[in-house]
Amino acid sequence: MIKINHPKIILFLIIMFTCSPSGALTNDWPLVIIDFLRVSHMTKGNNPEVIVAIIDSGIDYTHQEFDPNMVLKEYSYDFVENNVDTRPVPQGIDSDMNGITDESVSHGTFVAGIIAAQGKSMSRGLVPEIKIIDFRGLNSDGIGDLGILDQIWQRIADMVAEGVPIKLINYSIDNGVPPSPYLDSIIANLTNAGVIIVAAAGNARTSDRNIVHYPASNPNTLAVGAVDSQMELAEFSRYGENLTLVAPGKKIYSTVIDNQYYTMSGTSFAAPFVTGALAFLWSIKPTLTREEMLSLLLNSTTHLGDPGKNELFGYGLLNVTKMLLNADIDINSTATVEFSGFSLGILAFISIVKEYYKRRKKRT
Ligand SMILES: [Ca+2]
Ligand SMILES: [Ca+2]
Repeated sequence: MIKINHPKIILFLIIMFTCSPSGALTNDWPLVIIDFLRVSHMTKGNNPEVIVAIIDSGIDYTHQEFDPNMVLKEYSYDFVENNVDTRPVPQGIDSDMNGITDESVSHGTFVAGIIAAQGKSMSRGLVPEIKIIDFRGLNSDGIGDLGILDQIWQRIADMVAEGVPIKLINYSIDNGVPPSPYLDSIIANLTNAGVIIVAAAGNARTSDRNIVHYPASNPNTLAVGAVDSQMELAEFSRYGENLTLVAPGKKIYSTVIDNQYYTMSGTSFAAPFVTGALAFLWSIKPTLTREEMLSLLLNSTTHLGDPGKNELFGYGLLNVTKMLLNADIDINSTATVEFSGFSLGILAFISIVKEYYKRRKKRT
């Protein structure tokens, strides 16, 4: 068991209520308001050049909604239990002493469902065939250790430097500390390498603390706030000048452990809509650079609130159809995936990287 030194590091989670799977199929309002359903036929995200890293409480990748090969187990790691099986387990703990045990055991699974559910008993995830590297960094109560989180960031930076095509990182966590020069420098390196980091803006808004949390507040990360089905800012969602954009995050229906489904809320669940949408676009057009991707994302939103970028909604609400149209993609056809040529060598390359990590593990 890892000693918890930094009890402030916590997942952004609000449990609203649970409901039966049968309620799910009509509950696709998030995909409606981000204008995804018109283009969902184009790809399932099966492009080997686009890998998403998720830093969270672990993913129950045996859930029926997930492709059995979704999580790249050879790269994934459980930093809580120090083993390779990243699936979350209820630990029977209340680390934050809020009277609720294991409230975040399904947090990472829920995030993964929004990105990659097959659409069996819930709305489809944005990219059901995406490959995910799962980093379990927080325990079943949603609490983690800053040192461990830093190790995970460093592991990702190493993988990217070695050529593993991690294009996106989903980070729905509050580091609970002021900006850290150490993490800022890793984020800068990842940014230079073309990686997009999508971070939750944060919950627990109060009248005097309407600022987004770190590291969402870092200028090189996207800070995502949450709106409800009426496109109103959720009452818990943080905002402010560092907010980049908003996505659905209130009463979201997705996967939890043991083949179950819940409805939950939090900016944690707004971030993966943006991550999934970017993975969707990048799967169709992997030649787009990080800067081109961000320009397409932020110039294609559904504008909300005061004119221009504003503190409540940033650049506005994620809009997937507009993003594709602005990328000159014919949305009436099934996408012909454009490979950059790099992918031809990628499988050979991955085996080299695997070998590298095998040797590294032996050394440590
Ligand atoms: Ca484990
Ligand atoms: Ca608790």
